[in-house]
Parts: sequence; C-alpha cells; structure tokens
Amino acid sequence: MAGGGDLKVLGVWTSPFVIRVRIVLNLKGLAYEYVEEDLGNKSALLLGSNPVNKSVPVLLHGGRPVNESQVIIQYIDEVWAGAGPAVLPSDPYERAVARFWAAYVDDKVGSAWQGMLFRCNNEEERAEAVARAAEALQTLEGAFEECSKGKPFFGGDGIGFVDVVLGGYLGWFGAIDRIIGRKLIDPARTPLLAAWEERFRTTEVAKGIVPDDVDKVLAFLQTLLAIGSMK
Ligand SMILES: N[C@@H](CCC(=O)N[C@@H](CS)C(=O)NCC(=O)O)C(=O)O
Ligand SMILES: *[C@@H]1O[C@H](CO)[C@@H](O)[C@H](O)[C@H]1NC(C)=O
Ligand SMILES: *[C@@H]1O[C@H](CO)[C@@H](O)[C@H](O)[C@H]1NC(C)=O
Ligand SMILES: *[C@@H]1O[C@H](CO)[C@@H](O)[C@H](O)[C@H]1NC(C)=O
Repeated sequence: MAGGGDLKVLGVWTSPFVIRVRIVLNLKGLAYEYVEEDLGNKSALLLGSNPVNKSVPVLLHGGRPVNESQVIIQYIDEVWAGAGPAVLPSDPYERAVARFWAAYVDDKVGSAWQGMLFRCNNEEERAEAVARAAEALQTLEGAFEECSKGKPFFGGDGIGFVDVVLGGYLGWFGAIDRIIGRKLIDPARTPLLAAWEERFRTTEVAKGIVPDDVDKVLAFLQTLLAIGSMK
C-alpha cells in the first residue's frame, strides 16, 4: 500500500464522519495509522490539530491537519488522483450533483441521526426524528435512481462520494433498527436503498469499518450519552 508513514487519522470507531474517510483510504489503497480518540478526554494532538471544532476526523498528512470529513475525502481524491478509483465523478456537472446529495445527507440524515440517538428526551421525540429520517431516505431513494442510473451504487459501478457519506451512518442505523424494532431503511418504502445497504455493507472496503456489532454500538451510545457528546 502507498502512503504509509505520513498518513494518520484521528477518529472514533462509531463516527459516521470517520468511517467514510477510512473507507475512502481503503478504496484508494492508502496505508494509514489510525488513532482512536476518547471524546471525553481528547488528545493534545486532536486539540492542537483542530482547535476550532475539536472534532474527528482529522487527517494528518505529513503532520499537517486536514479537517471536516467531506473536505478530507475531496483532499484525498485530489492528492491521490492516480491511486484507485476516483471518488468524485470526473464530469463537473455530475460532481456538482454528488456534492449536492452529500450535503443533503449530512444536513437531513445527520440531524435526524442526532435527533434519534442523542437529542431525544423521550420516545415521542425519537419517533419524530425517525419520521424525519424516513422522509430524507425517501428523497434519497430518488437520488439513488438519479445518480446510479441503474447501477449498484450512487457512484455507478463502484462506491462514490454519496455512497461513503451515507454509508458512514449504517453502523448506527443497525443500532436504530434494534431500538425501533424495524428497519430504518424500510425495504417496502425504499427498496433501492435497502438493497444498496446490503451491497455497501459487504464491500471489501467497508468490512471491518462499518460497525456490525449492534450490542457494542449500543454500549458505546451509553458512554457518549454519559459524556454529553453529540448533543
Ligand atoms: N462536520 C464534521 C462532523 C464531525 C463530528 O461531528 N464529529 C464528532 C464525532 S461523531 C465529534 O468529534 N464531536 C466532538 C465532540 O463530541 O466533542 C465532519 O464532517 O467531520
Ligand atoms: C486523558 O488522557 C491522557 C492521555 O492522553 C491520560 O494520561 C489521562 O489519564 C486521561 N484522563 C482520563 C480522566 O481518562
Ligand atoms: C483545520 O482546523 C483548524 C482550526 O480548528 C484550522 O486552523 C486549519 O486551518 C484547518 N485546516 C484545514 C486544512 O482545514
Ligand atoms: C466545523 O467547522 C466547519 C468550518 O468552519 C463548520 O462548517 C462546521 O459546522 C463545524 N462543525 C462543528 C461541529 O462545529
């Protein structure tokens, strides 16, 4: 693998934002050092690298920090344009479309994700956030048709920008499925996304990165709630 030695990721194993960056590094075949952060006791390296947001992921490339997961992914795609498949489409118009949907995911799905797990004070508030997530996923069902053009991924034949951005949440979706007693990505309402979820989870690049141990994720949720993270 290329990149060894000068790439480091500061992360948390359940973070949708960290997971998407690690999948892209796998996709590109880049070796990197992974450092697990404790959000209740952040390292001096994290605080020094991203003093404004103090959030993970941070990518350190030759010691220089790059922040914000979507920015990190675009940085990797640009610096290692020759390594592995392109994550963003090469056509500027299609690239704009991919950026639009990636922003939509973090805006709508991201806020519903926080509402379902971290910001709900009771089951009624959770149900309200689940409904918001379902509505966003319904819209993304249409986006999948638009972007994939009948192929397996938003990115077409292979995993692309929207795939990794949405795919980063799948570990938490498994935990939410358990909490609400049904699939958040409902195979009846969003059949294309339900099939995509299975396909994405089982790719070589996502395996071992997208958490599949629901008990472990739910236990981690309790630690996050205890330290008041993600509020
Ligand atoms: N917009 C940021 C979001 C990153 C983010 O929210 N990370 C969380 C972990 S999932 C974090 O580090 N939170 C800091 C904290 O809870 O103190 C990105 O895309 O990188
Ligand atoms: C916080 O992390 C530092 C090392 O980064 C460690 O020495 C210290 O014991 C930790 N504190 C707590 C309360 O976990
Ligand atoms: C990373 O974030 C810090 C503030 O937290 C900022 O000073 C720095 O310029 C950022 N670097 C990049 C590449 O985004
Ligand atoms: C982190 O910084 C970026 C750039 O300033 C901003 O868009 C984003 O909302 C910030 N995230 C958090 C969690 O503060």
